[in-house]
Amino acid sequence: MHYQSKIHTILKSAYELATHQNVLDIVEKAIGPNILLHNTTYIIKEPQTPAFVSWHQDLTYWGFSHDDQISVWLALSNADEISGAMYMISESHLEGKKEHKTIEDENNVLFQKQCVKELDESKKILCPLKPGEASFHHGWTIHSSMPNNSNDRRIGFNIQYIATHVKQMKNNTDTAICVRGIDKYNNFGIDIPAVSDELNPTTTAKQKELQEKYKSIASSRN
Ligand SMILES: O=C(O)CCC(=O)C(=O)O
Repeated sequence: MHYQSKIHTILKSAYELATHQNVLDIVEKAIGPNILLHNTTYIIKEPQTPAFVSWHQDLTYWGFSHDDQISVWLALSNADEISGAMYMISESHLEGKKEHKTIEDENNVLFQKQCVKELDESKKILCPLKPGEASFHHGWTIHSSMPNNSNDRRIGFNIQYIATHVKQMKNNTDTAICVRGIDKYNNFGIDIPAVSDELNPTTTAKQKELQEKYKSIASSRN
């Protein structure tokens, strides 16, 4: 399940976490009452492994018309300095889009291997979380994470929300699902949430298709 997209279309538990009212109450404060769930991903770092996440901004390659977006990172295991919790650059969300470069490193979890070109690491803040705690960050927040040097798995559940007025500018077949309020814009096709935690060949095949589209949108430079 590590780093697969649109997990809420194959696992009911993922959809339930992403639509938990306590989470949506905070998301609403950030992006308003009409909320689309765009993506969910488990990011799993195995014990004592070199996988890391380079400094990046979530919104850079997603093709959205507006930046009314928020990312949630829910800890499903202990995330601290040793197990590879996230670092964020304080107040970087106020500075908008930064230039990225590509750094080839097989241990970088990000499929595009992108990395912010210039940043002031002295402003980095560790965001440790206990299981069940979550952090919320905006898509211009520069963040990263280091390898898991602990003896336990580090499991994060990453959830991406956008406001309903946001449009996908790179592709007109992108999908999402309205999880609070009303969607009077219909800018996205509709993802079907999973109804069970049993993996099912039909929904799994569909999820793979959605994941390919997600990656191709993020990779395209239009
Ligand atoms: O799980 C991690 O270590 C990084 C997560 C991340 O980059 C994100 O949630 O946007």
